[in-house]
Amino acid sequence: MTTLPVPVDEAQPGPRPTDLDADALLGLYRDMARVRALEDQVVDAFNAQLIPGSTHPCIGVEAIKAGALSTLRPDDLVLATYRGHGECLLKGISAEAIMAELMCRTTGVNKGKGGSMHLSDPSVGLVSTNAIVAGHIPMAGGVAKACQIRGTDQVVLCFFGDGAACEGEFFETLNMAQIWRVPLVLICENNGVAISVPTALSQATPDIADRARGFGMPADVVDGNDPIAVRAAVGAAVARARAGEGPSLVECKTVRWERHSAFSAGGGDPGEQRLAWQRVDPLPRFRAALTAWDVGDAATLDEIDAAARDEALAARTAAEKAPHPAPESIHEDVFAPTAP
Ligand SMILES: Cc1ncc(C[n+]2csc(CCOP(=O)(O)OP(=O)(O)O)c2C)c(N)n1
Repeated sequence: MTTLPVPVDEAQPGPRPTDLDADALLGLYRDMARVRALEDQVVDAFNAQLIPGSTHPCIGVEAIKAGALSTLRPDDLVLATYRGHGECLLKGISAEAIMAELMCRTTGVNKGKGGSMHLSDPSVGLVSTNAIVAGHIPMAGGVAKACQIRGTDQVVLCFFGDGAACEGEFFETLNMAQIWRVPLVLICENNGVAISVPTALSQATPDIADRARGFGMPADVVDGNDPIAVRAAVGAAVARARAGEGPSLVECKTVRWERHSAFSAGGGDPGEQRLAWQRVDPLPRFRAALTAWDVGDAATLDEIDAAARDEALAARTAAEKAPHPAPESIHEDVFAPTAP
């Protein structure tokens, strides 16, 4: 059996997908490049002490974000983890509003009061990112149930890690979602480690997909560093959900960025971990495929990279200039009723 994800220098582009024209294929690459450029700036801004607390880059998993979100309608809904800046960007939150939120500035998508792990913009269908491991999985089940009750025809995507798939609420959600046939697609980014614990020590079976199958739920395992494979599996799951056929799980095998977060070492040798994710880096791999398919030459792809870097730099520059929330604004946007 092939170990996934496939290394860049061993990956075969395969036949060009027939359901995507050149613009759509370049669009997928652009989405991945925009996420990478934003996260590169985030790490840099963190190192410059502009981002308080910590932040969890999704560098190296851009193919999952781009492939999965490319299957959605604008009114579909997404819930993600602290490693979810990519979902926020691709669902439609501007790079500037994300960066400003991470720097706790008033121009942030949540007015600088949420920070790196608590981004939300219902107007674009990004319900929330969440710092509590697996905490958002039952929430996503509830959101999908609400869509079903209201008959909105929306589909909900829920992203989470392999560590989250060891939490009880993951299993509870699988069960209830399958009983109620809610329009939910669970996307597990299996990067083989939860902070410092490898899945070999925390999981009785290698594939998280088997857990979903145990509840009678359709589940696929794909190379998470191949946006076309992710898109195909998530697209099929979204179509099933939209047709009223209930939830699915897509397990995307991938490799974590060199540290758990920008702040912590996250176990292991960062040098070795850097090599590990770079060996399977989805961006050069997809670049090679696009070139092999005659979809984009080096100049076109370089232009996309440069535009993505410009966007991220402009976002950072603007965010740095924005003010922090005033102390007296602390009681604004609090939804609990005030005492009489
Ligand atoms: C309920 C809960 N337990 C523990 C933590 C501390 N914690 C933060 S991230 C993390 C690892 C999660 O790993 P995984 O789900 O595989 O996602 P990854 O970070 O690898 O993307 C842990 C244990 C937390 N935030 N919430």
